[in-house]
Amino acid sequence: MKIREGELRRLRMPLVGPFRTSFGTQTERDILLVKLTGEDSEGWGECVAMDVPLYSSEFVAGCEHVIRTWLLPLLMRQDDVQPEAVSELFAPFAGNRMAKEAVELAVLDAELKRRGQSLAAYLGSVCDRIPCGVSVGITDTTEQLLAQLEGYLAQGYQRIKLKIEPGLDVERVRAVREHFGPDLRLQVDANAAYTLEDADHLARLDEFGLILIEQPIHEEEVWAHAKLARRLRTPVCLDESILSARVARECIEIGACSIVNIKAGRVGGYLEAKRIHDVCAELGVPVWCGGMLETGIGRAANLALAGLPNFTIIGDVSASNRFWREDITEPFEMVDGHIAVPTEPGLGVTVRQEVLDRYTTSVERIRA
Ligand code: NPG
Repeated sequence: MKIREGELRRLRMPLVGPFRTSFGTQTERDILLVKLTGEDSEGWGECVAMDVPLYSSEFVAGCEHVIRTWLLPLLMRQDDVQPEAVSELFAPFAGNRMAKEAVELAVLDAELKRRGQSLAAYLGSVCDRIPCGVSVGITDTTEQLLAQLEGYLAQGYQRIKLKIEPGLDVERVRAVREHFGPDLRLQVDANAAYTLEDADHLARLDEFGLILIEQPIHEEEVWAHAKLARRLRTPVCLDESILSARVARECIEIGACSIVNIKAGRVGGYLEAKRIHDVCAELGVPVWCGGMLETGIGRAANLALAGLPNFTIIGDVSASNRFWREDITEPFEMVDGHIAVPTEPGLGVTVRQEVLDRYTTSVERIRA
């Protein structure tokens, strides 16, 4: 496929409610979309970077710059672009994985539409629907937290992830366990808010039968995670630390984690995400699909990925209305605690231009 035009579009979309993590509170989402147009096909990609570099070093304006200045011009110089070659083409540029992922996804969408194949089938999905989990932000009070969980469980969510931070951890988890009982599938996400010094404190979570604790320590401290994992009964899962299949293998081999969160944006694309899935399967480590407050574009891709066979832990795969009053594609709805995996070619979603335009803050077109 020859790419004729690239479009970079920024959106500002309000969240249905504030989302608080250990690095701040979000009330809206600044989103970057990439649209690629070839001779007979077009494709969409979504960049998951946040507006401020708190989760990782990437941020949305930086990704836009990288895509505009280096990735798209290089892509447009190719006579034939195939999704399988994109990561190699971009390899000379260090890091910038979220920027690369957005472009690769647009190539995948456009090319798979030409091939008449869904992303799910292409990646090797074995499911037609995905069980839903929801990530719940930190609340001001325990009562608010319990009320939110009541609401999500009533909707049908099958697994709860609680964001925790020092001071709002053990007692919150205890309250949730006491209120909802031992059968609730529950896990916690620390977003790197602790250090190895907190090992004894974090071991107090062991009594609550959590599925996992996610990224307790700074992303660069993988050996500290290995030491922590030896002191906890709760399985340690890594998110921010896992940047590639190579890193995933090393982290597992040194015992830094026994479960892996896969987010395509964090690792540079859906093909690298699949490679991580495969490495983990080979090493007997289960994976689950993370989320980054995606619109229907990224959500469609995550559903396709989450259908791979080693996604045996329920992920942050939630319905569109978890974050959006109105989605820019047809909304993903949860039925009996599951969302259907799109089956149409490519991402299998249609972008609603009128909704898109309403949330758009800038559009830039780059021609070959
Ligand atoms: O369901 O899309 C979702 C959100 C899942 O909690 C979620 N994402 O660290 O995994 C994370 C977290 C996140 C939130 C990351 C905000 C970055 C910013």
